[in-house]
Amino acid sequence: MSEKSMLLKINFEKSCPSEKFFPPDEGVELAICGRSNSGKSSILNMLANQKKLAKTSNTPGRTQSINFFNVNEDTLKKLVDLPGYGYAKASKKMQKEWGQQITKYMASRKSLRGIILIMDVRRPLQESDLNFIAWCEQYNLPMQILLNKSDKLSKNKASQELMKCVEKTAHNLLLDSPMLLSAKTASGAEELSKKILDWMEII
Ligand SMILES: Nc1nc2c(ncn2[C@@H]2O[C@H](COP(=O)(O)OP(=O)(O)OP(=O)(O)O)[C@@H](O)[C@H]2O)c(=O)[nH]1
Ligand SMILES: [Mg+2]
Repeated sequence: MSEKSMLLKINFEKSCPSEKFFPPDEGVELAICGRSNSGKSSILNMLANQKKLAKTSNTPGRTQSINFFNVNEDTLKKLVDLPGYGYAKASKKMQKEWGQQITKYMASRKSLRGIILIMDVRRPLQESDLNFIAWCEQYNLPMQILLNKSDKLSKNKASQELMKCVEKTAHNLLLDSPMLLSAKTASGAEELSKKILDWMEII
């Protein structure tokens, strides 16, 4: 398969500024989480091989609503693009709103079965990531960590970062072994799409 072909058929379903707009809570959902600017929306676009499925930006804080996408035309299988956390310039009010919005989603959503946590391979496991991981533990959800933007480092350096991240997270039984990814080159994308489909089948 060529690296840039479509890996998953992904259709935009709904953009929700608050929980009253959420689609029915049924089926299986995986949420894409991570610091602002880590590449969450870009990864959705890459998986679908579409440029503008999810809005991306150089300016952190681009995604401000909770956005639902259907996978492979199955309305019971969803990927959810969440607004990023840890945006240094966000006002206290914005950070509080983020917390409330995400808490409402994570705490109430029965169909949420797993977290895909995106980090920039050049800055993995920042304090806000560690806080997020610790906070997620209460929901007992499995988590897949992806070190994105691997194209920004040499192969060697990226592998070193991966090994360090694997070692630092190995004690956490809810975390699957971290993987490298580049939303730009689609390197690692097949493994990710396989993981998403496996998760959607099994859980
Ligand atoms: N080089 C490179 N750039 C990337 C990659 N993934 C994302 N980017 C760039 O990083 C910036 C942020 O990407 P987004 O996908 O908007 O990030 P996000 O995590 O959705 O950000 P928020 O919506 O603000 O939380 C954009 O300029 C992307 O083009 C990657 O794998 N490699
Ligand atoms: Mg985004």
